[in-house]
Amino acid sequence: MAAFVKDANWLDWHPHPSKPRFKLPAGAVDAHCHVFGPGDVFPFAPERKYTPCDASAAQLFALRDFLGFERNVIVQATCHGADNRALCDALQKSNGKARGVATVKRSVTDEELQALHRAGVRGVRFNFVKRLVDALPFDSLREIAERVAKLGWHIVIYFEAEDLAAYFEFFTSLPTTVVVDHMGRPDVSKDAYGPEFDLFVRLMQRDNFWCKTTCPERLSRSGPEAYEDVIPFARRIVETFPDRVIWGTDWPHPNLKSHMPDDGKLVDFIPKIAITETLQRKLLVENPMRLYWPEQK
Ligand code: 0GY
Repeated sequence: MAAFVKDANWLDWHPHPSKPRFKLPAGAVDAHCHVFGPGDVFPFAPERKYTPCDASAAQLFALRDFLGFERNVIVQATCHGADNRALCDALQKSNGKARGVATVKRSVTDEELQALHRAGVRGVRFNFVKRLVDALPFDSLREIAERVAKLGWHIVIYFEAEDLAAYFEFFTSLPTTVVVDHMGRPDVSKDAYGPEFDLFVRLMQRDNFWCKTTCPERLSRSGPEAYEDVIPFARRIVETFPDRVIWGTDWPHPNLKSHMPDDGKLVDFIPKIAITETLQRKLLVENPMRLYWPEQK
């Protein structure tokens, strides 16, 4: 009997992804993915809003090799709260091929932050998506931001487009590099050059802001594996800010209730949003290496 039973409508990750037709450039980084549990080894957080399926480090690294990536950036998911043990275990098992983004509370000690750094953590995640977390108050987040900035870390923020106006001032006051998950979750039924996405572009015009042009499967309204409606949004960001964009699979794809993407097909989507080899190399290799492995430059 498993320690945790996943939510009734939770879809498992794709068991047999296809081999991508798009050949990833050498040294490509999957810069947004997660590990879940396994729940009997690394229990899910009591305050979680969902219970996922297990998705182990070994399974993530098998996918990395199958798709043709060289490295991973593993992002702490809300189901593990501020308990980063599953993340650190995966980083340690990666033999230097993964770096991490953790979640911490205001009470985190300097020693704990140092231990996370030694494990390979280079950022913290602030999550504002209401269905996922009860976000910490701004003063706690600001204090955490100031402490991690001193370590040279960045902050990953996750929010929905409709909330950006309310958070804009706080986000632009953050004292370090800020990386936005999934392009700020635009409503892709709107115009990629309309006022809502323009506000996101204005955020990106601050030169400490970066963006993950990720999750067509989450944003698209056009149905499994087409995702055409996401292309103008992603292309606008990739072409306007080519040196501050990164990409990831989002495996094992938390909270997808209608369909589970084939990770190989997600890789095949990359040349639709980064249409030249130069843009692809920046998105997949140069930018994530600069952010997560700067010492290897
Ligand atoms: C993602 C997206 C989601 C979930 C989480 O930490 C999380 O629970 O990030 C989501 O449900 O949109 O980036 O994986």
